[in-house]
Amino acid sequence: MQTLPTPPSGSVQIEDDRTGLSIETLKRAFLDNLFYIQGKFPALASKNDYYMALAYTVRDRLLRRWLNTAETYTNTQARTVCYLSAEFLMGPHLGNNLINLGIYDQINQAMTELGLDLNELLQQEEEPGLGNGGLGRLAACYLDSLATLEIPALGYGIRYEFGIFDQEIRDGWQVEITDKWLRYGNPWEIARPDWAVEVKYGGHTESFIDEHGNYRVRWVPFKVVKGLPYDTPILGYKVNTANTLRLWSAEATESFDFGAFNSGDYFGAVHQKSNSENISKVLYPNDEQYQGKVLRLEQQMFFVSCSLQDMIRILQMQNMSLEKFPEKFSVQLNDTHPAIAVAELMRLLMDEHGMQWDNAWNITTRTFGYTNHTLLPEALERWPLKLFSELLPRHIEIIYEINRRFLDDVRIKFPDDPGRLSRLSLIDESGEKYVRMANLACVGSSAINGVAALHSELVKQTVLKDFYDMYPEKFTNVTNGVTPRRFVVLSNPRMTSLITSKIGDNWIKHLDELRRIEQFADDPGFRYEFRQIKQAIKQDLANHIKSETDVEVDPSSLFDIQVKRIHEYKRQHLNALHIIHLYNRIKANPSAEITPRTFLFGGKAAPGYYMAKLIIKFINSIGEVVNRDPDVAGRLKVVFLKDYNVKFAQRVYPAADLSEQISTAGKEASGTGNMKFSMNGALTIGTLDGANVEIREEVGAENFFLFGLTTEEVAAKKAAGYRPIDYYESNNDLRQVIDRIASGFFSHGDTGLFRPLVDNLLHKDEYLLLADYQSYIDCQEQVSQAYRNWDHWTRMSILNTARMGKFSSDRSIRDYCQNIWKVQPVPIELKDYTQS
Ligand code: AZC
Repeated sequence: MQTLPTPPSGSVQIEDDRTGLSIETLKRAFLDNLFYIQGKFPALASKNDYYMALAYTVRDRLLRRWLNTAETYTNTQARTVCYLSAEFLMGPHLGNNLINLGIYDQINQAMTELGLDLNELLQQEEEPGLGNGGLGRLAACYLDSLATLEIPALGYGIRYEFGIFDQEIRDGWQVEITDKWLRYGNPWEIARPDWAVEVKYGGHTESFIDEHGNYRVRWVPFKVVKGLPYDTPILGYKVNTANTLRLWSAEATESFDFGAFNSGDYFGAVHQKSNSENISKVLYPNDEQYQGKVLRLEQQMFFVSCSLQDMIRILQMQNMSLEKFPEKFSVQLNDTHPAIAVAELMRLLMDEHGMQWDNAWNITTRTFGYTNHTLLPEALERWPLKLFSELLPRHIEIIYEINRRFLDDVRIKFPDDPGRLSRLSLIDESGEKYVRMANLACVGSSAINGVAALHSELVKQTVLKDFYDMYPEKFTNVTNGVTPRRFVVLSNPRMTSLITSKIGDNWIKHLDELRRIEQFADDPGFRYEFRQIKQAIKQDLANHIKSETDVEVDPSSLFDIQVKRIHEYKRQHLNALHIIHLYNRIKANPSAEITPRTFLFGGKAAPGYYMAKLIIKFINSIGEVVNRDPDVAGRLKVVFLKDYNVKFAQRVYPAADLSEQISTAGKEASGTGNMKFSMNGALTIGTLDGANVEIREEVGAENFFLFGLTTEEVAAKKAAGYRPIDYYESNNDLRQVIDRIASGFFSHGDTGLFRPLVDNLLHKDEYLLLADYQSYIDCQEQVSQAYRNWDHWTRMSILNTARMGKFSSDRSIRDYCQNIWKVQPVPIELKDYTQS
């Protein structure tokens, strides 16, 4: 490859097939990839071949930026953020790379000229669903913003062979199908076998005195697994920075030290070897539900150890001493899933690199930051001590020593307070013994943050209160954000062009600038266009729903959408109660004035979460009745869309009129779907929970539908002995709703099917649906009234979009950079690699 001198005007310019951006070159490069990489000519090619050829064409155009970035970071020894996360819910890469490279239109035209439809090719991509929900998607948004802000960063995680399951709905029930996302190959990743590392498990430890007279420990493992890194470039928006997402895949070690087994058990050893791959086989499909499975701990240890060893390799390659670790790297723990990193870095520094405890501890605590994502007690990870010690015999020793020293510090600050000591201890000794991962993360990190203002306060007052008393200076808040590149520019091109036609395109990188469209909120022309766009998108979604489910929905009805994981605390069933309330009103008086609504639901339930799966069945059952009842006359439609994922999310957010954010106050740490809806002009009906609080502050109380108890009121109600049955008995309307469910009306007369749901609501109702019921119904009535004045509704909708600047993940990442990571941008100069 040679860069040619600028030709005199009028002459033919020849572009490189791997970098050129003219339509002709793009077409040639595409056909070339189809031939040489896919091994197909057009007559034989499948849609997937075309997708792959296009993906390689785009990847080629990204590689120079990627290599320039790596080279610059190496040469400048740049301080780097390492984001450790067991989940990265990336979503499809192709569309996002087209946007960030700024070549969407060119590629679109090139494909059209070849007789292909870019949209169809985009739909072809199997998305890497390597995450469950909010936590994994947040990690993906943060990678986008880190690159866009030109921050040196690496995302480290696991290359699960099977990501989150695909969801099918059969007879109204969820059915899980394995997600074979790698089936047709993954054009976005490059394997880096040179940088493979080994991870040890089990066995025992031995102590010895080294040649300098120091006490040392040697770990003799039972099994060793190889971690192979696969790199994916993460390009920023219209910058040259392309950072790396490095995901580890588990393999058997080639050479195996049978001597280490001391047993001569050849068969057992080979069996272990063939089992190694299991470690990165499948993502655990539980969202905010801890499950004490040994394979899960193996996964956590696996990617954490691989990643820390990789950081040490990078440091050494840059001729930096290990002492420089905390200056070179700032390592963020995305929840407690990677918290074992605290013990593993200690082990690597001491056992593998001969460092003494105090020095190693100083380095470790300066390195880590920990983000808490949930207050739900069932999500807090704690490993049975026995299981933990068997798998990680060296780490438990280190944890005991960390704990011994830590508890001594506690005794100094809080003398004679045994209760406090037992709550703060890294080991739960109240019954069966457990290792508490959040405690390990808190002791081993220099910063601890929640993910929204309210959540960060609650973290200090509840789950981590004792740590807050101990180390108040470590605690801070970083409110979540989402990337406007994927969730506005890519998923809502029509609104993007309308906004850009008025205020230019600076807002895409500086989302605060969206405020400049406020001035058009009172401009009838702009309002009209804004509304027309929403209508057109709703029509598209209606077509999609028709083709997927055969249900006809009216695109002029109010699109009322709740998409997120199915969980009792998120209260999809409260939404369902409202539907039944409206249905009852129609049944009582078929000519009642009802604002036509389409209720859309989407989301997966953890396969072992019985109540969540019953809620899916419940919604589908309501739909079956309501959608075909002639009295309803099409005014209400209820649709559960199967297999909610990132690809589908991109289609849904822009089509919403109303966003349901109705969790019990104090339960949703932040929410991020709430931000994506509002950015796309949906109004929110929500509680004072998570980031809803801040969204309402930004968009204005008059542009937000608030209902429900506050966190304090929830706590007070529970403390006073909450009796849901009292609400049932004193509220006629509520009673009719519940009775209709209990009567078997939605279950072909079967009074048993939804009994668990009804009983739970009447006698337990942990999430206070009945206490919030009336307030929700009243608020929904205000929504219905407001939607009748569509001009005013559109004004509110515009103001929502205009005022969402705060919720760009760029702002979140800036907060992290300034307050926690202390890292600066390193701009990348695009040079011609072939010249050096
Ligand atoms: C989620 C929170 O439930 C959600 O409110 C938040 O927006 C998101 O993290 C990102 O911070 N938590 C999880 O997905 N999982 C766990 C274990 O907390």
